[in-house]
Amino acid sequence: MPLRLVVANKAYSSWSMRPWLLMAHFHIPFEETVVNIYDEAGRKKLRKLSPTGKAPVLYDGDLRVWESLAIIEYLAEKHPKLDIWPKKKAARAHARAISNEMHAAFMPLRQHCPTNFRREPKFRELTPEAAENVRRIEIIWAETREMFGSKKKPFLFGDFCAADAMFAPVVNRLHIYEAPVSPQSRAYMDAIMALPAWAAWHKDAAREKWREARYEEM
Ligand SMILES: N[C@@H](CCC(=O)N[C@@H](CS)C(=O)NCC(=O)O)C(=O)O
Repeated sequence: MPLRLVVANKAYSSWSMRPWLLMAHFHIPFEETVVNIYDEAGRKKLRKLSPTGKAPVLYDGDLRVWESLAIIEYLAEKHPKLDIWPKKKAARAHARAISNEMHAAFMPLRQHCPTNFRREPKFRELTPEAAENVRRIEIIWAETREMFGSKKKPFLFGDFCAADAMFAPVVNRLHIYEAPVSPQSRAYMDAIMALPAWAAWHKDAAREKWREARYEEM
């Protein structure tokens, strides 16, 4: 039985994108269920599929895994031959630390600059708190690449891994609100945005028929 990943609106759901992007990038076969969380029928459906009523949630037969990072950990255990996390212990520990930080922090940036895969880039002044989040994110990217990256490969640990998937929606936020970032951060963002898996998600988001006014008007 193939894996099934339940995701919310591809235009707006940053949490859904993370495991989806990872699975698409690593060619892990899966089927998807996409739910419109801005509609009562969609939320009702999601409450049946997910114990928290939130997406993403992964089904492997009868086994259900929710929370984006737990899904990624499950996939890494299920596919030990894929380098979902970096191979070396120190790099792997660092990758998990920054992924957890991404999962737990950066609320001002999330609130001020919502993910939107249909928005054309347009400048938005950052609040001081959101700007501080961007500063920290740029430090994470720069330090990680300095410590564990490769001059020949563009991702945080050289090759694309779970930590890059965790930061991918932030790339969308920084891009569409034209946040001022260093040339090094921009090069990293361009590498993420050049991934075929990114293009596939973006294409689906563009085709999605659901529109949520609060994001479309911004
Ligand atoms: N901590 C969760 C966050 C999941 C989450 O907030 N998902 C949003 C979509 S991006 C959702 O399903 N919201 C539906 C709702 O709150 O009704 C994770 O990492 O998976």
